[in-house]
Amino acid sequence: MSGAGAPTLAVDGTGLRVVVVAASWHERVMDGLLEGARRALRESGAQWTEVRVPGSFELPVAAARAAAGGADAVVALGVVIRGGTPHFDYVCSAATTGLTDVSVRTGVPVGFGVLTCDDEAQALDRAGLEGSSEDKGAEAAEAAVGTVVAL
Ligand code: DLZ
Repeated sequence: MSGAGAPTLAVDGTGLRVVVVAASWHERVMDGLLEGARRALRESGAQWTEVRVPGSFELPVAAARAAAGGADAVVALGVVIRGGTPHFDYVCSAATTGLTDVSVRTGVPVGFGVLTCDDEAQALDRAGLEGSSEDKGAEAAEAAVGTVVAL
């Protein structure tokens, strides 16, 4: 985890089945988020599968399917970049509210790895790529597994 006050999570995900649901917009940033999540899950010992959906708006329904299918945890990854219309706000709101709803309603932890950024530079800085200052894909995976273990 990174940022002021962030915890250090060492999580043992041995025996857990995790589903990574990932949007497809902003390919380079998504590649970084996915690699970070994969690394964190590998290090935790969890097993995982990956589902790609078109955009971040579609993440909640994919997360709901994963939860209904018996996943122990879901990691949701996406990148939404502000444009010139209110579309950004609607997609961010739908993804955030929808993923929260899935998690609370099903009791299956959902790691929130959806970047909501003003521009691509902000997203790249959080994508866990070479030169990035943060690795939000790994953080979302650690949070999802860590919550399963905590509960
Ligand atoms: C339409 C749209 C736009 C403008 N921007 C993004 C974005 O930055 N990131 C993202 O993940 N998805 C975006 N989308 C697509 C929507 O999430 C959704 O896939 C479409 O509205 C179709 O339902």
